[in-house]
Amino acid sequence: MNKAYGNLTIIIPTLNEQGNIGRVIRVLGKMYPGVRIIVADDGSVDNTKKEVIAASKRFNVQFFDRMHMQVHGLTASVIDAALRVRTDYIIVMDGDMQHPPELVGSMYRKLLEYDIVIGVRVEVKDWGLHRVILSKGMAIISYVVFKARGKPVTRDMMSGFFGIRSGIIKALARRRRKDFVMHGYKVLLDILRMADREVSICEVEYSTFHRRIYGRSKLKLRRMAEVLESTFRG
Ligand SMILES: Nc1nc2c(ncn2[C@@H]2O[C@H](COP(=O)(O)OP(=O)(O)O)[C@@H](O)[C@H]2O)c(=O)[nH]1
Ligand SMILES: [Mg+2]
Repeated sequence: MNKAYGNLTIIIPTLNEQGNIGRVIRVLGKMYPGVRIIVADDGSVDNTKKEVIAASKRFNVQFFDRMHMQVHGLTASVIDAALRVRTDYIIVMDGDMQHPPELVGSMYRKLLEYDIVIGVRVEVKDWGLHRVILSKGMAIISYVVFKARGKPVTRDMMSGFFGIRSGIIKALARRRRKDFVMHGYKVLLDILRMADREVSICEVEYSTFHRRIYGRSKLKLRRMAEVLESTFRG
């Protein structure tokens, strides 16, 4: 059997993604033979779990139920899921189809050469003005602060679509757990803040960042505070 992607685990944090997650898993599973998927769910009250269990009959997907965990949050979900990974490479992506599944293949190939591979949005469609300003503003602050502190930077500091060698994220998850903004959602910012200066980074561009098809985004103003926390902590 073709297991070209047998050394890759895709971590997908979810919260109420019943309308999207089944499709995301099917697309990834068909496109990337042998890939493993962990859906790190923070207690969805819709049919997300049902969808994942149904997909698990055909694809190698595990439902990581975090419903009863003490700390909820996208970052906590990704960090805890990473500790369960048994492959050398990890890619983190959203469960709402906003990150193009067709990019995973080239990200994986780059991951064989680099420590961290970041999906960089080069064009944002359909976003309201306030969201663009908010998002750009936060990104600039993080970029400037990281640069000044000699930390790794990328053109898309806020990216939620990235790949990383398992060893790096696991070491951080074990040794520096308390330095992550666990309830937050900018896990890449936390990683870049704590990573070695010499970490090698590769960017992969994508331009099809569509409005989510189903459900709603959880972007709220309080998330600005979380970005600042992720930028300035430690
Ligand atoms: N585990 C977990 N997943 C979350 C949480 N908040 C959002 N997500 C998931 O993270 C991904 C990105 O969330 P989304 O609301 O689309 O953020 P946006 O794309 O930045 O507006 C989606 O797959 C969500 O289902 C959370 O608190 N915990
Ligand atoms: Mg989204």
